[in-house]
Amino acid sequence: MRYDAIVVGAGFAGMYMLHKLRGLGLSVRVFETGDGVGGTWYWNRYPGARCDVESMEYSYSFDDELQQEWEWTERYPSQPEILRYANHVADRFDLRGDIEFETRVTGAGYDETANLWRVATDRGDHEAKYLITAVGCLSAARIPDFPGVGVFRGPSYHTGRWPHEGVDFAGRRVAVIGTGSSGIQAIPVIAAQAEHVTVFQRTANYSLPAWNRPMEPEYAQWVKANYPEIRTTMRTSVSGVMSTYNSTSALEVTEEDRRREFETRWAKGGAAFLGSYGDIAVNPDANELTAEFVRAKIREIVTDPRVAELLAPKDHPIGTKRICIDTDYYATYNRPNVTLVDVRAAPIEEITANGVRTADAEYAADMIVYATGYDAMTGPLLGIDITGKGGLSLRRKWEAGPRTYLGLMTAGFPNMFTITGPGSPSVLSNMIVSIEQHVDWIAGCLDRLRADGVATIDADPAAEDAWVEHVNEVAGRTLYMRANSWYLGANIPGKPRVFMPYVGGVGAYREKCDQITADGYPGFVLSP
Ligand code: NA7
Repeated sequence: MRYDAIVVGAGFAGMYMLHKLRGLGLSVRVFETGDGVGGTWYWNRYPGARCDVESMEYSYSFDDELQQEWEWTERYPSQPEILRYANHVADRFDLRGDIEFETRVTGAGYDETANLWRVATDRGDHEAKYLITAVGCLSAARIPDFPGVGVFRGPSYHTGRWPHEGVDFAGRRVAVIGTGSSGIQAIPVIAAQAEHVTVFQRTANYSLPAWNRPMEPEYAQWVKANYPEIRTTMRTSVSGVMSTYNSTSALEVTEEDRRREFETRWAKGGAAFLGSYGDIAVNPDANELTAEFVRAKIREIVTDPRVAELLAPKDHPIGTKRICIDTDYYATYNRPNVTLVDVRAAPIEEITANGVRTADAEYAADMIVYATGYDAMTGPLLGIDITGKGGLSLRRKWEAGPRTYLGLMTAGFPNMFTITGPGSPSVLSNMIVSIEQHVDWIAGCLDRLRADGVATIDADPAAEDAWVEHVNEVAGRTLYMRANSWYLGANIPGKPRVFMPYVGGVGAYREKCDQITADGYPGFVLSP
């Protein structure tokens, strides 16, 4: 079938893109691998899965009735609640009719002569003038290639591919590999049910308390009454959230003031802690003071000093790997049924029929939970065999790391847009804010091209080079380069070490994008 636009993915990005394109009167088809909407929140059904952005902020802003009618029940929304919200949106805007579920896009090639994208799915081929990828940044789930993964006798699960019927841990010995956000959220919940949990930690992570609680109706009412201003604050902020940043330096204040600020933010909970001072992300000394406060908290919470030391991160600055937000994570290690294994000292060598064998011991388990993360940002895009002008493959073009102009387009792939792609703030921000900004920008662009009779839009290679350089340069001014994070692709053996998201902040980035629209798309090549 031929459409004006094909959208890949029916998560929050794909759903809103569909809604906007329909509004322009375009014919649109969305292809989605899962059998329902929700993307990340469709797949990540592991116990304890919860958003680390507050619910009143982690929601669409494009329709006032929607934001007024939906009632969040907790400060931080759980996965089931976010999935209900995604389904509510799909129903409310009648989106399902244009979404083809259980259909995986396997390839997409640009046909220069016809100026069309030919899109292959596992259920047939289609074509469209525009190809818009809404594939998510953390959707290519990854299990490290430990020898013996297939040999294990019991069931094993990746957090990002969790069975819909759930998993019963009662009476089981569970091995959990990985202590990123997913592991940190899942471990306390699994430990409360299982007979025993053995946690395999390679890198200790900084985690801040969520202090999650039922939504206070007065707070929800206040936010709803003030949504216009609040959404503006979020859109013009650094990370797309409401919380306040303190711009002073951590080094300019007294120790007592600093302690008070840290304690206040710790007691409030959530990622706003990292906004305690303006130089935490850039000054190693300011960062170390902040990190040491968190380490002291860990030592206070965890009763066994040896375990506390293992849990206290020392090999990377705080905030340079994605900060985790938890409920009872560190306290879980005080339970008698939880063991922490340091696989930095003695790496995992293989998975055996009975469990996990490290360099110095074998740990018996009835189940294995892989909380081992994703081939982030580029993985989902490169999982599709995409070819642009002259048969250039995206995999080839991005061999040394992703190259985009504004994270929106990549030169040589005309009429193809990526939502929250590498080179845009995406994973460093409240994803819904960044998604809405990208979708609005793309929809505005397509409308304008149509009005001006433009047949193709492509990124100008020189503008792309300059943008890639700018993205690197801004990241280079921060401490982000000092951690082996998935932002840098460091979790995937052989992946080029390139800082993928744009650290410039969502407000500044939005301004750039809007200016480019106002100036008639400099940096893009438009052909009639
Ligand atoms: P993450 O944050 O990538 O965490 C994956 C974890 O798995 C992390 O602790 C890794 O250790 C660990 N890991 C990966 N490979 C191995 C091997 N080979 N051996 C031992 N341990 C390993 O993924 P999440 O799913 O937790 O979170 C992803 C994002 O979702 C999160 O940042 C939020 O944005 C939401 P490492 O740190 O690499 O040493």
